[in-house]
Amino acid sequence: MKINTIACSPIDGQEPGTSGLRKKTRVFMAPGYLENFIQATFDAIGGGQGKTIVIGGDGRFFNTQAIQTILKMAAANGVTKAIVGEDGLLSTPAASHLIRLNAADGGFILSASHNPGGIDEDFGVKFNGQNGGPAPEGLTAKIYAATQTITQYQTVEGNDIDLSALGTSALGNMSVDVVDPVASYATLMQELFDFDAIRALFASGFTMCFDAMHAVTGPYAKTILEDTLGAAAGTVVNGTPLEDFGKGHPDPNPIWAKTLMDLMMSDAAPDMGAASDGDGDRNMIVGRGIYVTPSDSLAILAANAHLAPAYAQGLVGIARSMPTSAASDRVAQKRGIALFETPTGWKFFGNLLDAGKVTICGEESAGTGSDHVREKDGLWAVLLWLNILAVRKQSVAEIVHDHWATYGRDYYARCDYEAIETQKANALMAALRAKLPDLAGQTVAGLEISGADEFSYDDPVDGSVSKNQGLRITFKGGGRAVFRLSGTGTQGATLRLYLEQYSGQTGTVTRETLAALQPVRDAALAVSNLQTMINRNAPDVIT
Ligand code: VG1
Ligand code: CO
Repeated sequence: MKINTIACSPIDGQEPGTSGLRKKTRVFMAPGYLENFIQATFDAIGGGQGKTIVIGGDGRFFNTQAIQTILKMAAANGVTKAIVGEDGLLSTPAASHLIRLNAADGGFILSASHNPGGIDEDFGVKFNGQNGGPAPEGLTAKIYAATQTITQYQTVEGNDIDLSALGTSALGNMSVDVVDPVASYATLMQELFDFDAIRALFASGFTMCFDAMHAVTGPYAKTILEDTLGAAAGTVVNGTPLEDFGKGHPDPNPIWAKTLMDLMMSDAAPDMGAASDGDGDRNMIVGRGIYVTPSDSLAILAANAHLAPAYAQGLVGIARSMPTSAASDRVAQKRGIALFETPTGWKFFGNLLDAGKVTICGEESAGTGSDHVREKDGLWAVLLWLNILAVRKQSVAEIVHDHWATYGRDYYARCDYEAIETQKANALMAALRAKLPDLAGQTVAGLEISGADEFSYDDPVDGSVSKNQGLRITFKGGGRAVFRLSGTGTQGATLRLYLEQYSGQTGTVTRETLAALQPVRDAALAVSNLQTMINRNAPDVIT
């Protein structure tokens, strides 16, 4: 088959962020844009020669077209085998699992995760390595460097692969396996959890609503929850992946999964509600009348994981991203296991997991996962919750309240100020950064600051250092505010203000979240002069 070498020149701004390269879909569709990034990735990993790669995406607009482009480039770059999800679908955790299962050299995951999809919305590409995890910073830096010096890319002429039919075909010297996106992932889940116990739970009348948000987890949730575990038909709603996610925002939080939240807060609420995001790596857990914050969910899962077969030996350690609340630290402390605090983004957990230093990881942004793959995993979290509920025979609310009674409660919220001018966002961060050294000991809006710094991470496994990972201010009395700029947006800047207040071991745990956080919020706004600096009175989203 003829390999074409096409001359090209560098395109600005192809710098991967927190989770791959994300841009407006039309940007990705511009001639050569995707091609440059894919070739740069092959160049950065030392070429495709002899390699096996996994390819799949969350089904958003441009997914299958992008896959056809990548397949042709992979064949031209000497890849010997490509494994692709049927219809181009693979959830992010399922892609991670397929890479590991097949001992592949890596994979391309096409997704902009929880960002809306469509020709005028967002698209994204991420490269995961041999361990199944997102490329670490060293590699994303190499990819970015390659995008800045690229002069040509390679592709083959050939027909598109039929992604709707399972089986093996050839593209030049490369074989293409179109595989069931769900099957091996479902098998993995069965190995981790006590499916008999969960089956018995559903058989006893336990009810659930799983909102797949018209995104990729629909087929996974239907197969596992309804077909395998016996949840009633209709348990999975919005279960067919759509290119535009039904024009929704596939972000599992109380704002974007409002229909589910309303149901769970109503008299008609089932025993448990759950939702997942565009690419299936995030999860939201809601009990009847109670929303479980992701930081609490991580802590509760860590405290109870031993009730599931795969974790019966206990955990070796827990890792959480820096802005995630300290709830899981308390579990680690009580269990006498290590707690690692990493920068935001799953790529930072990979080394810890590979080195066997941690079993469970999580982020405040609704991501939880374990050493079973190298990505966060939405359905995994839901199944671990179900396994725990099946064993403890208590409601979600009872388990959460019991947890707070044992450890105290970490009140938590994140305020997002979206699409602000990049310059203003940078100015706010610069001004606050400059103030940090003098803040300790000062009192702002009635709260005394106990410490302030900019988070920098020294990877304990490979010794790499990641600087500028967020500004954090701690207050006397157990409060904390973190300021950070998002690395996944596609428009202007998004400023995230993370607020946290510990109740104390014996403090009140039933306060309204925002009321409990008010003093920390007032202090955070005052010390940063936020509203004036970015000219906003209120955040766009509070989760
Ligand atoms: C956000 C979240 C972060 C998460 C990342 C990717 O990043 O805060 O915790 O790992 O999205 O998740 P940022 O830089 O915008 O804060 V996903 O489900 O979008 O791949
Ligand atoms: Co996601």
